[in-house]
This record gives sequence, structure tokens and C-alpha cells, in this order.
Amino acid sequence: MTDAQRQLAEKLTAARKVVALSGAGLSAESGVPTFRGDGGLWRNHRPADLATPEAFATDPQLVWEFYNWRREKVLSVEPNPAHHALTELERSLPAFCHITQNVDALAHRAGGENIIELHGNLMTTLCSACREAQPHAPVIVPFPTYCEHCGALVRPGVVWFGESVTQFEPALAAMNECDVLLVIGTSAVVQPAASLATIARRQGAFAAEFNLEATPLTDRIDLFIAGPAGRTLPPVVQAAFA
Ligand code: BJW
Ligand code: ZN
Repeated sequence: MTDAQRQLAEKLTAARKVVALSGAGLSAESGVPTFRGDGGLWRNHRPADLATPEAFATDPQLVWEFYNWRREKVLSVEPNPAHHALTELERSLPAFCHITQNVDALAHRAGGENIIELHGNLMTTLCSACREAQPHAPVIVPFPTYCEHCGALVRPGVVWFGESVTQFEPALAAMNECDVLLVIGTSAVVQPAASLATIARRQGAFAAEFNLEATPLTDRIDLFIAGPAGRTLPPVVQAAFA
């Protein structure tokens, strides 16, 4: 354990309300590709061609296939020690909220409960016109199907560029109330998720960041813990609640 890990463990032991804000780096050790950086999805695919409402309107089949590939990937992997450490943290604290940008539901599969999926969920679908959720639609089908209500094309239930994130108000409330914020595996370049961390810090929360490298947030947080979260987070949680 480093001094930074020990210091954070003490803060967690004393905390009442803790928030974790996560990104693709949390699932990287499970084998889910990140978006930016080496091997990132946006290295080989242009976001504008795949992750915008305009892309879906232009070529729904291409977008659907990209998401089917992502769904198959996620179904073939397991939560990693960082996901499990967050579940243990949730069970050890009076109040805990995990705000994730990830659409892979691995935190749920690790047993996490109070989770806000800011960018939606890969395994859900909604109507591209009336936005009704499609509870009966099978997700991994080769072609996008048609809405049960209005007949328009069904799309993946994720948040694309230019769209509003889901559950922003409860995420904001959690940031305004927490004593400790953990920022895990996000490049902190996509808004409004990135600005949520600043809100917690401004109201006096102690903020720690887990990442392989510095991000635009690093200068504005209290502790930076370098390394893969699956290795650096579990010992902190264990030390806090052993
Ligand atoms: C590890 C690790 C390990 C690796 N351990 N760490 C200009 C300025 C400001 C804002 C805008 C702008 N132009 C447009 C905007 C708004 C736009 C935006 O922010 N764009 C920026 C890119 C510039 N935002 C939006 O459009 C959002 N909506 C919105 O703002 O609504 C209001 C509005 C309406 C109309 C017009 C404008 C505004 C919606 C954003 C939706 C993002 N969607 C995606 C795709 C989701 C579906 C899908 O999965 O396909 O969400 S994009 C992608 O990025 C995905 C992610 O959730 C998101 C964030 O990425 P994340 O999680 O941070 O991953 P990476 O890969 O970037 O980083 C991984 C990190 O992990 C790295 O730091 C690694 O070092 C680290 N790491 N292994 C620890 N083992
Ligand atoms: Zn519809």
C-alpha cells in the first residue's frame, strides 16, 4: 500500500456518503475496450459515424452491427476486482452511489445496486422516434426491429453525442452531498460527466482519482492513485473496512 492508498482508506472509514464516478477504464481489465488511447474504440471508428443520432438515421444497420459486436463482447467477459471492490464498498457504507458512464452493466453483475447509468445500457433498446423502451425486443438480433408503439426503428438504449444523459439530476444531487468522491478510469473529456467531479470537489468532498495516467481532472483532485484500478482499488477498500 502506498501512502496515498492509506490516506484514502482513512477517509473512507470516516465517510458517510461516498460517490464513485467511473468510466471505461473500470472495465478495461475485464477485457472491454476503452474509447480513447491505445486500443480504444475511437482509434478505429469515427464516433460521428457510430455514436450519434445522425449516424443511426444514415446507416442504422452499420450502427446496429457495431453495437451487436459490443454486446457480444460484454456478454463474454466478467466483472473484475475493481467492480467487486465497489460492491464491497457499497455494502460497508451508510450511503453509496456509483455514477457510471459505462454501458456494460458489469457493476450490476458484480452485485452493485445503487448505480446511475449516465450513458444508458447496451442491453436495452428504445424507439428512435417515440423513445419508448422496448421491453419485449430481443437485443442481439441481426437487424434493428420496429417499435411496438409507433413502428419506427428500434435503436440501442445508449446516450449518443448531442443527446441528454440519463438521471443527471440524481447524479448531481449525489455529487452535492458526498464526503468522498472516487473517480475511476475515465479520461474526463466527455461532458457533462466530467464536470460532475468538479461539483463534488467544490462543495468540499475529498476526491481521489484512479487512472493509468493523468487527466484534465488530476490537477483539481486531492489524491491521484496511479495504476490499474483492479489492482489499486481493492486494497484501499479492504484497509478501510477490515
Ligand atoms: C484505466 C485503466 C485501468 C484505462 N484502470 N484506468 C465541446 C466542448 C464540450 C462539450 C462538447 C463539445 N462538443 C460537444 C460536446 C458535448 C459532448 C462532449 O462532451 N464531447 C466531448 C468529446 C468534446 N457531450 C455530449 O454530447 C453529451 N450530451 C450532452 O452534452 O448533452 C447536451 C448537449 C446537447 C446538444 C449539443 C451539445 C450538448 C453526451 C455524451 C455521450 C457520450 N457517449 C459515449 C458513447 C456511449 C454509447 C456507447 O458506449 O457507444 O459514451 S462516447 C464515450 O465516451 C462513451 C463513454 O461513456 C464516454 C466517456 O469515455 P470514458 O469512459 O472516459 O473512456 P475513455 O476511453 O475516454 O477513457 C478511459 C480512461 O481509463 C483513460 O483515462 C485511461 O487512462 C483509463 N484506464 N485502463 C484505471 N485498468
Ligand atoms: Zn416508437
